[in-house]
Amino acid sequence: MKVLGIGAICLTLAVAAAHASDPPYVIENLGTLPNKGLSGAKGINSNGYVCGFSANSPSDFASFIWDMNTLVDLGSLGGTFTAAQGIGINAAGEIVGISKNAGGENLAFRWSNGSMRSLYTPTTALGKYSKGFDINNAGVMVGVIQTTYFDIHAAMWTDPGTLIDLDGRIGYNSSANAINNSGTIVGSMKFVDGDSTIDHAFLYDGVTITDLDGRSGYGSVASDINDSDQVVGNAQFFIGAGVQTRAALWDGGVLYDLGVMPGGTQSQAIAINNFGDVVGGGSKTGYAFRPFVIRDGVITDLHDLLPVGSGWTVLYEASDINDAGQIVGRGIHSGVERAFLLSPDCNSNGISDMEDMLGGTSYDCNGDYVPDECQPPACIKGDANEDGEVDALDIAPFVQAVLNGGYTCESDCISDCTLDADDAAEFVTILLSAP
Ligand SMILES: [Ca+2]
Ligand SMILES: [Ca+2]
Ligand SMILES: [Ca+2]
Ligand SMILES: [Ca+2]
Repeated sequence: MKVLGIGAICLTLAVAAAHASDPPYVIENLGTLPNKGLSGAKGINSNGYVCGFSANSPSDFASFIWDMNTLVDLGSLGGTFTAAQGIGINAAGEIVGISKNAGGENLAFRWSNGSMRSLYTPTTALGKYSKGFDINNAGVMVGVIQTTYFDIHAAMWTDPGTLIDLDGRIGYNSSANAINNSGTIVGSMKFVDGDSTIDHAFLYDGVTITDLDGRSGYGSVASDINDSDQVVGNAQFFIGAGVQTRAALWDGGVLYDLGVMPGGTQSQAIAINNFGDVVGGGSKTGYAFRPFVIRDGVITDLHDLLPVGSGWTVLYEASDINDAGQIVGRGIHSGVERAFLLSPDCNSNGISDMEDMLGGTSYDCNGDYVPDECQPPACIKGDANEDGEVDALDIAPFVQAVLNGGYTCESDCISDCTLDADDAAEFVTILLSAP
């Protein structure tokens, strides 16, 4: 067995260290749709909207969107079966997933502007299965379609009805699992490996399909890609005396082993946000599977982030993470299976920081989804000419900034991301108290 192009392997995330350490968290129980007994969350967008499913049994699923307030039933593609689940959601709140139609076939759907549409009408008697996994902010969708009795192929849709089979090879299976906002797609596909084939993570840039892995004898899968083209999934590595499947990151063409939890022997990465934070899960001492988050190269069991007395006894999975670091999945709350939303609460007020920022009680002037009050001061308030001190020289540039209507951190003396009369009064106060 030869091994090609493993590249450098390390245990740290080679990504921007936007978050220095784990903040306190709050966790919300998203409840269930009416007349449903359980729920699970699958995706979350940058605005904190969540998609998922609510169910009684495997034949009685419904798909939901959570709008930060209530669960809304997305409906289904028709018929007596309602088995539907939302899997991917974009910034506009459009959702892709899978739903049964009147004939009982499982089909990919797009939910947009309050209505659900099928992405794929099977054209052959054999191909009766499709699934939507992700949708980007331009509305381009990815998933899988059944093309023959045996073949499930990676697929993309630029619009319902405009299907592109990304694979096209009879006798091979593949899956398109995620798409970023520049349209780059990742998933898994079979590639030639000596006299045989192997399942490897692939990347499609709109022109070419590339084998992200390139190693012989070791398989891999890509499950998500962020807007910096960082790709996560899992890959087989030779560890110690045997092969382990571990969470993996591809960054700049290099494959990184993201490691396992203490005592663990396997892991997988499910999603990555634009700050390089990763969610997934794996084994650890005493547990076959626990969901985790990886921030700044540190793997943390989500159970270790639960607030005291949260009522959540077990978390089964972490499905997605957004740029605000909010994590969704499912677990057991007060004895019943529920969708959860685990959110940073850096200012420890018991309310998710996303709600603080949307409600105007916290500000995020630097646009990194962390309330600015939790961060080191970004500037010297009142130092309008940015020379490091507040004095009379700042008066003219401050007045100019207010008149221009532009924003600078220094002139936003009462930090609310806008310059107005309040800032003028505060500027005077700061100026008069300056040494
Ligand atoms: Ca908060
Ligand atoms: Ca901020
Ligand atoms: Ca100054
Ligand atoms: Ca202000």
